[in-house]
Amino acid sequence: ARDNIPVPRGLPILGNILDIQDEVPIYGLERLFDIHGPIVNFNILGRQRLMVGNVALLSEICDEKRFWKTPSDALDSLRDNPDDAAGLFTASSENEMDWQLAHRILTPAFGPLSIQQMFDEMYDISTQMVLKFARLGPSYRIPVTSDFTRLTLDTIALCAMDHRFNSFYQDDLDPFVDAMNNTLSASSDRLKFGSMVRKMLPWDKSNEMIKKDNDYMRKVAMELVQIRRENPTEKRDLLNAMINGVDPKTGQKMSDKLISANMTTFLIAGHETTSGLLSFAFLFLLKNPSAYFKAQAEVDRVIGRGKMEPTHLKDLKYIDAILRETLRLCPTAPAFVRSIRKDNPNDVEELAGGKYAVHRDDKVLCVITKAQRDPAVYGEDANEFRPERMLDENFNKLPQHAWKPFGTGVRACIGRAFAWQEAQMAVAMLLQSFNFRLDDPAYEMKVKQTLTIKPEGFYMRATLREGISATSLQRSLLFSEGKDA
Ligand code: FDE
Repeated sequence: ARDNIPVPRGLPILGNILDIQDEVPIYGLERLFDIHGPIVNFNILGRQRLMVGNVALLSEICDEKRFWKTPSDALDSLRDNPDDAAGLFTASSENEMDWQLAHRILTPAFGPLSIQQMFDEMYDISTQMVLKFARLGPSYRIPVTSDFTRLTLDTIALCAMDHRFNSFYQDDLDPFVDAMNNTLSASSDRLKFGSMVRKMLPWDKSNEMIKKDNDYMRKVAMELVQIRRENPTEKRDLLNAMINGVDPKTGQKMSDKLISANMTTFLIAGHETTSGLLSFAFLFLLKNPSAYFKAQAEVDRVIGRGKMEPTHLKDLKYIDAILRETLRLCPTAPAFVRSIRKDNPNDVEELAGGKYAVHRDDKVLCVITKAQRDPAVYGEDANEFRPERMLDENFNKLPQHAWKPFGTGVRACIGRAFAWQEAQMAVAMLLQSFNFRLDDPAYEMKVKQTLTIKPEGFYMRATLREGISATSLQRSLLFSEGKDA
């Protein structure tokens, strides 16, 4: 094999496509690591891909001086027309003007100060969820990922663009979510054998459908911009940053095309991943009673029975550890792709002290579902859910690139602080008011992968905790003691 990198045997032309025909393609990749070691060269329809799956190699690939982010094939296909403006997420490189302009204008809108100011809006949406569970009671079979998707979609839309999808008042998810899910699964299906064959058929409509869905998402985005232009506010949110923001470096503003590309970027990136995070977190809690108990005890100690306040967030240390450990085992964005930087003069970069080599046009898939279970860093119990290893004192001692669920470098997740606050609040508010149990005690984690991963078929039940009724809960959530009473 070239440069000592194992090449798993595949079919002529099709390459290793059968290796990733699992319902969860990432499992197929993980199996290749188990067979061939921490770096593998695989081939899909003639396209060579490298992939790395341990912390030592991942750390080298994360070196910003040598490598940078390059979009995956799946991300590429989200950009149906290469002439379209690029959203932050799908922009091909940090050199691209679209990326630089939007990055400079939008970063402050997701800074710590702006996130703090979103507390009340996040609280508004979380309260809708809590009251829904309280009023429907224990006979409601909570469809975990759908209800968390309601939460996260409504939260990003309200906080970032002052729009209410009102998903908790509807049985069906918003048509925007359907359109988005269609494009997301179409882009990950591209690697499935069946869909490749289907696409060759003359009557195949999948491209037309993707275009229709993209047009619909763009239309919704532009409507929100229009509404804001007609009703200006002083809010320091994403929408105002996009419409009025001026790039400090070039003095330019964002074009309508760029705005709409980024609105869909934020709605997509801002809710799928966080909804998956919350769903996996609850599944892990229900499977690990001692962690559940400690988390609930922390909520009782820090918040008690009253209204949650922004000052509580920094004291939810065990919940932080739970969220970190959840994203270690189930990083909802399971991989990212990097390649040699354009401004790197070397056409070949050696890894592991010369043992392996990456070439100029190689795309390297960083499979963090695998790297984050590296026994060399996490020990023999790396596959187990153990939040204690993620408490600050341990977390801060991890090697720099051992935990990468938010990506790395300048292209790392801009929404990290946003997603964190949202997830902390949801977990705390739910544990504060309810006892949860699995709907089916025999349920075992089943993963569904589109661009992100989520548990599939996961339902739970919520019973109000002792001394709380749906009516008293409404009072304690909506009125703080002494102030509004
Ligand atoms: C981004 C991101 C990333 C990177 C990717 C690559 O590299 O390719 C990752 C990994 C992520 N992200 C992850 C995540 C997780 C979670 C939970 C989240 N994420 C969340 C969120 C929210 C929001 C709003 C967001 N997110 C957003 C975003 C954006 C815009 C981006 C792009 C950036 C640039 O590129 O600049 C991202 N995110 Fe995230």
